[in-house]
Amino acid sequence: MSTLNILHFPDNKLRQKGKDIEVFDSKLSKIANDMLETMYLSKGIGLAAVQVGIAIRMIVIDVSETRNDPVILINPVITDKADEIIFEEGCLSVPGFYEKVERFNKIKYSYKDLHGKSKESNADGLLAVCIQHEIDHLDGKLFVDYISEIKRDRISKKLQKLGSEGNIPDRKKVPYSI
Ligand code: QAP
Ligand code: CO
Repeated sequence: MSTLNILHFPDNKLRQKGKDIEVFDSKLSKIANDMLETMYLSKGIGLAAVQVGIAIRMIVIDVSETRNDPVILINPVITDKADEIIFEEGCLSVPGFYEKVERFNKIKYSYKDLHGKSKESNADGLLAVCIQHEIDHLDGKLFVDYISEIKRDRISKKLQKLGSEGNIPDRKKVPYSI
């Protein structure tokens, strides 16, 4: 396994749209495993391939307390949604910043697994919000796109400055949570 480099807002590569996956081979499994390793190391609950500069429609998620319930979703599609909620979100590509976003509390979704088998499932709460957030990444969309332009620009400028100084907030390196 190897860890991947996470892109940070406002990197233009985060605006790439992921391509539908048609080949289910060991190369794809390796990317999924590397994404999971990267997500766990970064203390994240979700990571999309677009965030590591790979423009394909794959996301990995683990919202369990024990951090041992990995979920891999390929070509995920939300087929039904209900009950709006406001959720305070963060993102591995926008480290250190959290904002309220309107989402759905209940979703039905379809996807393919690593064998290319079609599946369908329901989710609510944190998992439902996380799937919506990660599918947005596959469409080049970030949670900061839902907040005011003023706030978004402020976050963009702060992250650009921190990036240029090599000081991006990183929970891998600090014992406290950011
Ligand atoms: C998306 O986000 C999400 O700022 C996943 O310094 C977030 O894993 C879905 C993270 C909230 C639903 C609710 C953020 C790690 C991780 C940071 C993440 C940071 C280190 C964010
Ligand atoms: Co994100």
